[in-house]
Amino acid sequence: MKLPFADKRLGAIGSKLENGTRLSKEDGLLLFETQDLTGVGMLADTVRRRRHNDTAYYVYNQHLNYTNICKNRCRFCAYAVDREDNGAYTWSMDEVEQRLRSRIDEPVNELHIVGGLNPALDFDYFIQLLKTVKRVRPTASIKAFTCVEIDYLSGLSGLSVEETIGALKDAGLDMMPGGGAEVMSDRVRNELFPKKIDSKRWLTIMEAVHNSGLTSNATMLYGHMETLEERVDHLLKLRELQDRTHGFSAYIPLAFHSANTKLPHLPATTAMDDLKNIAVARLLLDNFDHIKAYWVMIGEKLAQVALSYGADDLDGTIIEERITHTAGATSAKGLTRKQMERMIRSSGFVPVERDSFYRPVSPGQEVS
Ligand code: V47
Ligand code: SF4
Repeated sequence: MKLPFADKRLGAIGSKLENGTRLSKEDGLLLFETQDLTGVGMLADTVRRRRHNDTAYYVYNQHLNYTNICKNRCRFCAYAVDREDNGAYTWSMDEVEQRLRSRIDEPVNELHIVGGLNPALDFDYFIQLLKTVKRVRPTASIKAFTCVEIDYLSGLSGLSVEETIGALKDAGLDMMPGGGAEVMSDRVRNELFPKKIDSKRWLTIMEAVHNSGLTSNATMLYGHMETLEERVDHLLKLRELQDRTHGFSAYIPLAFHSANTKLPHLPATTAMDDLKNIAVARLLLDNFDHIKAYWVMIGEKLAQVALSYGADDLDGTIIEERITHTAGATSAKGLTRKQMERMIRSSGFVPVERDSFYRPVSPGQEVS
């Protein structure tokens, strides 16, 4: 039975995908604009299965947010505070070690480390942070610092971006997360994050990261004031850089949460939009291997559905997520391996626990 698309225009996009023709900006706009979510999802699922069949990845990870003091104070961020505010914190190395040791019996494979731009910290703090983590957890990978932090650290150290990345690598940095790009639009930046590095700088730093031999992820923060055209432009800029460096590992659309931000009036993203962002990314980012459904932001249940709309990865067990929960996320603070595997299996996929580089971890091992 060959079912027609509810939106006939998707047929032409299906033909392009069949012929291996790259999708255009206009195709991207159509995919975001159409109400035929099922059609877009079918296309994305076909492409996803070609690459990953019925495999769905997750990682046993732990988040470490070393300080919430940040001089940028982006309007969409509920996590950052000023130094004198209630709840401001910066972890000492003892506190970092204590957090790691509190989970030392768990098979944590990846440490995801990001924080605010805190003027009280010097460059050596970051070197010691990486060294402390490597000493306490020598077998785990360190995925740390966004391009925003790298730019800041380069200023702090007086080193070039390349030298800064080199020093961080020597201290234990293994790969970089994808945050800080937000939406690559000067219009949105002026309104929501004027103090943060601009898209050109983000892309330049990412290129230097990839040229240093490190891989990274990429994200887009959606669901605030961005237009559909700005979303598509953002994805195409990532695709263009990936053509040159092949250094991106996964793309993660991040659903905006407005509680405790300067934009509390904005409504939550809809399920339709969350799934669209996954599916369109799978179709436009033809040179990205992995599309992540970040369950912390879209919830455990929708993340399961997202596996059939183009996603092949659910991120991880997390343990103590702070950034989205401060902005009102109602998802769990962390999940066990057993919960992750159940989420994946009950969606009809085969769970594969991975490391930061998508290598399977101890296949066949007992899950607890
Ligand atoms: O850059 C900040 C976003 C990002 C809010 O690479 C918000 O594997 C929603 O980048 N509502 C940090 N989002 C998180 C991030 C990430 C997460 C998971 C995996 C990976 C990865 C990267 O969080 C920031 C910003 O875009 N953010 N505030 C908010 N109110
Ligand atoms: Fe600081 Fe990052 Fe929050 Fe912006 S999003 S205020 S740079 S912590």
